[in-house]
Amino acid sequence: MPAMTPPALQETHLASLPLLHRGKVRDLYGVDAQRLLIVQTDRLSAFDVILPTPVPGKGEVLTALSTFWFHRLAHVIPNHLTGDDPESVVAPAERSQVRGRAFVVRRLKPLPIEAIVRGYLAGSGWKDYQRTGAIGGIALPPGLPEAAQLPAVIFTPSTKAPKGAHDENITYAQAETLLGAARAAEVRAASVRLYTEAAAFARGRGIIIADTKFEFGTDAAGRLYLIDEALTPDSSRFWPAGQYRTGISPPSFDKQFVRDWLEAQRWNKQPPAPALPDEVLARTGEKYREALRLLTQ
Ligand code: Q0Z
Repeated sequence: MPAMTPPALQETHLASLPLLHRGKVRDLYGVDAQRLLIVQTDRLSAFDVILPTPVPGKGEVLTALSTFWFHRLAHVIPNHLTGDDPESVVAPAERSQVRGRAFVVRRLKPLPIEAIVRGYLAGSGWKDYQRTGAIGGIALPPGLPEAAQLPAVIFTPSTKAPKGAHDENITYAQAETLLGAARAAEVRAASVRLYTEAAAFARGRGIIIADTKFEFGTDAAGRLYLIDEALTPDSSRFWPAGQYRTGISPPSFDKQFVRDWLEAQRWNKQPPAPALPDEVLARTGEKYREALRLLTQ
């Protein structure tokens, strides 16, 4: 008999480890003084609201994608993966909650900024550009349409806002004040290299990575690591290259069916969101698997 597909996971319940944080999509646990456990659940957020219905397979896909990128980009910068098997750090009865969907990571000191890199004009970058002609203090040529490819990749850091609030774009000078000039330069250089290499790879496989968010941490010796997740549809804007054009907001590779369905409902975009129909869930799960297949096969 072939292995069965595991059921969708909306929320972990690990009694064997202390829960440190539930994010929108991921649950964070303490393992010991040196290590953490990050579990990618099947939660999906749309319009900044966590939907009540999990997407079967999403957590496994996001885990596989981050793992793929961490290894592929390890020559640029070390990452927080320890290589320990997540199933080895939880009670036997709880192994199914982490199987194929978790990382054991080094407990590092997270830097107080989000390292955002943009190759295209989208999202808050497009909004800022329309308002000011610049993003995070970086002036751009006038007259660019929405979704335009930028003349050069730009680093537009933001501050981590308290829970519920939105991150705020900051200037590079503000990042220097928060991190120190040398660390800020190191983070910017690593971020631009990571994005540039990943975006070129993905473009050759039919996916435009319009922008992405990295997080970094330091160890006791002051060495810099890539932490958190890497270049997933949750931390990045993935567009299907075949449908790319400027002057519109291109469709999201993964969430377009969800957004289209939600937009057609009478929903005010305040929690709770309506439950998604099976058809929308199935097609969305298929999009996540398609992104993984395109990038890794
Ligand atoms: C990441 C987050 C969540 C996942 C803390 N290697 C690390 N060392 C220290 N801290 C972190 C990491 Cl990854 C860390 N986060 C964000 C929240 C699930 C990641 F709920 N917070």
